[in-house]
Amino acid sequence: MSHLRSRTGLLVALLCVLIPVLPARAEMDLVVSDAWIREAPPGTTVLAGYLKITNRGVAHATVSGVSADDFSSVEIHRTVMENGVARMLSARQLEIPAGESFVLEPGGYHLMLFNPVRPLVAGDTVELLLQIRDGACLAVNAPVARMTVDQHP
Ligand SMILES: [Cu+2]
Repeated sequence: MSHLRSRTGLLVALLCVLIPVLPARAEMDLVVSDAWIREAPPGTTVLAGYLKITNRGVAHATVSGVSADDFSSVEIHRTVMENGVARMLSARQLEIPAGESFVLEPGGYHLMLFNPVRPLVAGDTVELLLQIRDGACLAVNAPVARMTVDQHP
């Protein structure tokens, strides 16, 4: 299964490399801010990432996937409380209506980043590749940072 996932990631990355030939409308309309990866103890195989996506365009935007060269795979997750217990559900995509923002933050939607290929500590930077439904790709630099007390949900 993980083998399959990493092959999908490679495919997404290849598509992203080919796309810049086309006009990348979504890249101009979508603005990503506050991206960061939560620092975890050495050896941790799953890290969490957060960011804010703002759709400045007039058309609805869909982020259909995320990949990163520094990880074997990336999933979009959502944390929900069920009977007082936090559970994570996977989300296929992120919908961002025109003029609105979508926030991935601790306790809510987040990126789940699997199997880092190098040690990542606070101060490092990870490049995330957001795959947009219209075929464009958005590259985002996300610094690795420690979670501060006020970021705890
Ligand atoms: Cu998760």
